[in-house]
Amino acid sequence: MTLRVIHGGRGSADLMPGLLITGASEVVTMAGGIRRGDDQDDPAVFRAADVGGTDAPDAPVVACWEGRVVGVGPRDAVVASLAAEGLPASRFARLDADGGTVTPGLVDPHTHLLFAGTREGELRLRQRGAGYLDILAAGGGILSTVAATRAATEDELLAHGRRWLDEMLAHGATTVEVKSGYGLDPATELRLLHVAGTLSEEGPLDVVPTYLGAHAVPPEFRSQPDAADAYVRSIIHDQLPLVAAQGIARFCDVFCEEGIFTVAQSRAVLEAARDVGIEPRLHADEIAPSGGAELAAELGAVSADHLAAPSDEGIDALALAADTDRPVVATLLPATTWFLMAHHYAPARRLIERGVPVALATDFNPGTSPTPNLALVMTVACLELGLTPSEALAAVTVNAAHALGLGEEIGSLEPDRQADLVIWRVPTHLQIPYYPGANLVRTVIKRGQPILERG
Ligand code: IZC
Ligand code: ZN
Repeated sequence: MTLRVIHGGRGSADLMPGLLITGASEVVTMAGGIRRGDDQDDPAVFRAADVGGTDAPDAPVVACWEGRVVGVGPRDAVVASLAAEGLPASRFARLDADGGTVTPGLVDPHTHLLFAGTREGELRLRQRGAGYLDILAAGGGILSTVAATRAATEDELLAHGRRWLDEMLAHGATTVEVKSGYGLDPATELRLLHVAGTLSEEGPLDVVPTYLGAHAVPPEFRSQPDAADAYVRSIIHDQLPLVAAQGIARFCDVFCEEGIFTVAQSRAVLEAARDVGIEPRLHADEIAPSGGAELAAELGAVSADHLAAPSDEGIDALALAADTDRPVVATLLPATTWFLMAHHYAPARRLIERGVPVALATDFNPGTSPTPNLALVMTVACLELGLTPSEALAAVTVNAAHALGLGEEIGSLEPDRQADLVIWRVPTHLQIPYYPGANLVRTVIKRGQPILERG
């Protein structure tokens, strides 16, 4: 089997402006907006079997033009509508999905993509009973990655970023959020955000950059009695203004957790970020109930992430926010709980029952979740969070797009959305999480052009 990643696939002049995908057993559109409650289980799918098979006149197709979706649905109706809009059939390349499943490109809304070094030793420590926070307090964990990352050059970080973005793409991701947070000093935090920006410009994936200066208290502050407060002041005065002035972060994140940053410290950082035009999202209640979910709701954050140990009040606060126009998306990271060998998985069913939109992400990082595979995360979500396969797919497409404030642009297949999609080598999306760890991706399309093909 060969796998070809096509870099620079942002449309050269000799490429056709149109693409028509036929031959799909299923086209999963996720059309209709953010998924909450019972809707999380509705993938808005067209099935060839319902209309006479993949060759029938009403078989589902997807049409793309100049990087955007222009038609989804029964073939003859879509082709007629293209003609009516003046889009000539001769300018559409044809792609046969060969009985596979077409879905929106996957969106990974929480990764720590950029780091140097590895931490496989922590797995052995955990097997012997060490906790995540014990390892950090002993100078390991995030701090060991910070030391390696500070020593890495921009070129080394770029090469690392390209390698792992390719892995994510190979598993069906077309947009990836990328956090800084392994610099914890102005120069390295800026370097990480610059690298994220360069990777996005290079393509083919889109990278959404998040500034996470408040990931841990760096070593040079740790000898002070008020170390965390002093570092928070430094973030607000020495880092945030530079990040804002350079316009290199879309979001600001904080690791709000007992023993890391308190609610008050997290609020101070996120309000200061909002004051300079950078929107909040946060690591909330990963290890213990820490007030993170409550803070996300109070601030109207676009997303509250982890939620493996939220308080009842935190869930109530998210449920209240879910009733508004701007719900806080609960971005759950079950591969992390799994890899930490912890047993307190996020209360996903409760969140869905309370109307909170649920997204899923890899949390790709060198310590607690070194997987680039969102389909595997879907499997863990089905097995450990009780999500249905359709709920899990909504969580890595439409809801993940909303967790990045991009729900009007990506995450679903409907007219005017960016034409990012995946063709899977299975006849129904219900099989995407059914083969744990298998790579079922056949073709990835970004902005209407194939960027990965498996032969
Ligand atoms: O490097 O341990 N939880 N941040 C918050 C992480 C995990 C990444 C790490
Ligand atoms: Zn994280």
